Amino acid sequence: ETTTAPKTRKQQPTLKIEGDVYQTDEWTNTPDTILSHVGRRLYLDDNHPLAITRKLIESQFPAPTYGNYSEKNPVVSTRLNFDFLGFPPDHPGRSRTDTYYVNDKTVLRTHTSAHQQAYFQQIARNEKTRPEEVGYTVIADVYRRDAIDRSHYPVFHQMEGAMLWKRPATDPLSASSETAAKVLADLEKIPRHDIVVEDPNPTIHPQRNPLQSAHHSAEEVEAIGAHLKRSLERMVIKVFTEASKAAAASSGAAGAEPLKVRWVEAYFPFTSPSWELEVFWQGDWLEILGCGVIKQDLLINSDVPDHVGWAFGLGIERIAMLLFNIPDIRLFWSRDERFLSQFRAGEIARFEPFSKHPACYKDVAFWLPPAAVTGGSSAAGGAVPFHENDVMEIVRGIGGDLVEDVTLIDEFTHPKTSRKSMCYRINYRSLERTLTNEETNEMHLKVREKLVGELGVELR
Ligand code: FA5
Ligand code: MG
Repeated sequence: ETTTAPKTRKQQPTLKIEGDVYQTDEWTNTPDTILSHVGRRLYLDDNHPLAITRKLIESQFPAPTYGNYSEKNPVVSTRLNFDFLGFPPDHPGRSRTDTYYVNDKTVLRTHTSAHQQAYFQQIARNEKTRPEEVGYTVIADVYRRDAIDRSHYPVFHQMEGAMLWKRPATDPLSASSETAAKVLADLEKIPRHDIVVEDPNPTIHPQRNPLQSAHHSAEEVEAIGAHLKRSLERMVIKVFTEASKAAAASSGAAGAEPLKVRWVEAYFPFTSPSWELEVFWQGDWLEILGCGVIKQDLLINSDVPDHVGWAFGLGIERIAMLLFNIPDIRLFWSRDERFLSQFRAGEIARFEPFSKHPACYKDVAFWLPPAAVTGGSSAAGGAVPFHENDVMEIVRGIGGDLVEDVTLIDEFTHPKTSRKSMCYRINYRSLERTLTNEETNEMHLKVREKLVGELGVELR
């Protein structure tokens, strides 16, 4: 899919990221404001809530079975981020409205799954020297063009994990009972737990959650699924027990409500069957992670054709926000001592918000260019499709961390002209100080100008 930018922005000929220089091209859409987040490595900063959360999760995936790793450089190929994982060419995740491209062949990773091949290959390489290490966790910063609100930030952190089992070298499918027995023996080593797990669906469903029947037997997949589920349930129990303890300690309340989790069928191009794990937390089901049985083609293409296994990917901020009661995702990037001084390695304590500064709402209403349409694919006559993420990116570029959220508050199509009008409300609010009227007005004026200049809209 090719989308032509309405106006050619001044584009630097190269981008320098983590010491490497990349040629830019018509795919490049990564602004300096995003690049300025590369290299913070918050997950390595021992007293930072993201690092404390990382350690807590890693403790549930210990050596020697698992190696715990991190990946510092976010620049990956489109091959590893998408193609290798089986994303079809027209998958929306590949579009320039959703992903930060460095150039045509290179992106800022949108998920830690971009490193699957490298870690599978590592397991293959270490088979003689470190045969016990058949699993891993890897944490990294990931980048997505997305909405702006208190739980979305264009940079966040994921942890991926996987575990593999070796199958008999000859005819692994007909020897799959042997593999299943090995997996079940490992399952027995994971202590049982007594929390309530809702898991109403069959492990394998021919349409919704198919077996990779060319490669796996149902018996093997049942065993791998059971091992995956118990491993992740234990991790979640550990995390939420700590969160409940911290909540009870700060409120003086007695025991919190008992933990409930549920498994939901899911789809990922690189696993089958696939699931999401949800946790019931403060009145709502919250999605914690995605996971599944690794597509065998990936293992075949990563020097471990004779292994089977599972993988998962989870969002660290989502877990850290409820562990520490952190109300706004922007806080993780704060350098304010009033934030940073509240956390200490190994301790789960409730965050005490420092004073909440006033919000300043400003609306901007505009007509889309005459032939523009919402929703993606190119309209006739070379009109530029309108995508909300482009509005978000403009606001982010100007307001940065001074914008709390952006919401569409009105949308209508003129009955006579068929032109479409949108109205967005931008909530300017600093986490650290009270914004002056002048600076808010100045930012908002720039946003208005840039919407016109870059998206070709007509202000109302
Ligand atoms: C993935 O990124 C898959 N790579 C996960 C996976 C790995 C599946 C391995 C199977 C095997 P998804 O886009 O749903 O999936 O993101 C995974 C998790 O990241 C979510 O469950 C959520 O916890 C977190 N997450 C996703 N988007 C955001 C966001 N914008 N802000 C904060 N956390 C997010
Ligand atoms: Mg998801």
